[in-house]
Amino acid sequence: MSKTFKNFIGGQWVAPASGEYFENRNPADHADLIGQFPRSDARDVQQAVESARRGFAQWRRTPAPARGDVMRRAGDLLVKRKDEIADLMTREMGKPLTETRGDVQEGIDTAYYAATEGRRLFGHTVPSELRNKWAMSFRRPIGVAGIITPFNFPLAIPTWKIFPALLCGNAVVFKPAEDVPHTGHVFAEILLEAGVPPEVLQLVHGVGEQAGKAIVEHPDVALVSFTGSTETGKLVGETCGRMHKRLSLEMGGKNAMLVMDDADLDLALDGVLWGAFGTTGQRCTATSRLVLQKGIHDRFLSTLVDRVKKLKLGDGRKAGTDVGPMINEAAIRKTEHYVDVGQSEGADLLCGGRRATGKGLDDGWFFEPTIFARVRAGMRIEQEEIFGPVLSVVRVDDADEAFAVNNDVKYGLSSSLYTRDVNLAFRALNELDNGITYVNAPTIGAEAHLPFGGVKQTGNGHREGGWEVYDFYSETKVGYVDFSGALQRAQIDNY
Ligand code: UN1
Repeated sequence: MSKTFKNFIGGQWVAPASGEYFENRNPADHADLIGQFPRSDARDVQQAVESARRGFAQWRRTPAPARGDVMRRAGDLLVKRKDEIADLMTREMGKPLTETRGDVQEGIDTAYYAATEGRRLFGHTVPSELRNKWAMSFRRPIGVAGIITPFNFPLAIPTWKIFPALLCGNAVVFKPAEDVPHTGHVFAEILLEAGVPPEVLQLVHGVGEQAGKAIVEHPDVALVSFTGSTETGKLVGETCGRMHKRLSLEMGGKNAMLVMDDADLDLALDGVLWGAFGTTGQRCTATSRLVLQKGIHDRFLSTLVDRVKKLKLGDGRKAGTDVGPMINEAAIRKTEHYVDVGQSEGADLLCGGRRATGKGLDDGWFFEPTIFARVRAGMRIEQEEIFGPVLSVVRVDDADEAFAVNNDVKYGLSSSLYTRDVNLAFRALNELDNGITYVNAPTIGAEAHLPFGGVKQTGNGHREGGWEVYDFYSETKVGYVDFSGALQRAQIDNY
């Protein structure tokens, strides 16, 4: 008998109104059923939002340093349970334990950053243009925050959103991706144990079209933070625009690594293996394009193919696994589709391109690491996000052409340049149109205390992480105190 999980609404663990559940299975082994999770709908969301409004009324009055103490305790609990959470996370989403431990660590870093922010949360005090008058700005919480998160970083991404939302004094309705509800469940338990008051946090499981949609459309959800596909982000954006909601979107990427003739090639090789095939390519920051300068193109590519063929696919919970399964069948199908697209566009399939079979692989969603060469700028496999273990290699003459290839896509999350030329490195920081540019490191590697996000159709201008995320989860208010005892008219009496 598998375990049946519940929502956390109104301060209690409750069954969904529909009485319906969905299965959560291990993507490395279909026979391994992790549990049944609530298929929630608008009725559950209605209860959750009503409760969150009560929670908000109380939590907004809790001093920010005290809210920070709760985040610190959540960080401590994550430290204590790091290995256990990594294990259950790998079981439900597949990436190897080294990666899921990193995912938990990112949550820990985010918790401790939020904890200290409780004693900062700065506003400004500036001189007034009038005598005997003070002028200052400060932050206020906004209300009920709807938090909708993806499967690929099942803990880190929820922490990026929920810790700053709570620290700023908002209440949260959290819907984790339906592929990773177990991590969401454990994270909710940790928040409650850390001291988040029951009605301040609501956990609503379910699928995007039902529970997610109901959260976005609920008039009392004042702000929404969504990480996921650009297509869904567009729908979320339309609703939030129509309803005048504050919205943070984090969506697709088509991130490129540019390797110049003068680069340290061994370093670049390690970088691209990790960037392209870590998390089985299922990251918004995945390296999905490799742009090689002509002098090193052939040599680099042949060594790369040798190394990729040696990557060990398997269960992420087994020692020695380099690449885990994909998340589900739809992800495999989408990747297969893009392999067809690449071939019909005339690119050269150098390795992979199909489902992986063999011992330990037949019962999971495994796909062979795939490389396409002779990819030309503008091909669909060079322009569109695949979100799988597929790398498209483009050959260029020089840095100018490499920069142009990098920039000529609709996305703009991260980019990476391998070179020993310091001038080119700084030019890249200025000229590559991305939210993050790495020099001599792959397209992944964001740290919790710096802003994370992208330009163009990757996002809508907001950032997660770092200091900037606190702007999203709080509203700036300005206070003027005139202690002159007389009417002083700004712009009039002082000039
Ligand atoms: C994502 O790609 O979906 O290094 C998030 C990074 C990670 C987070 C990636 N810490 O970019």
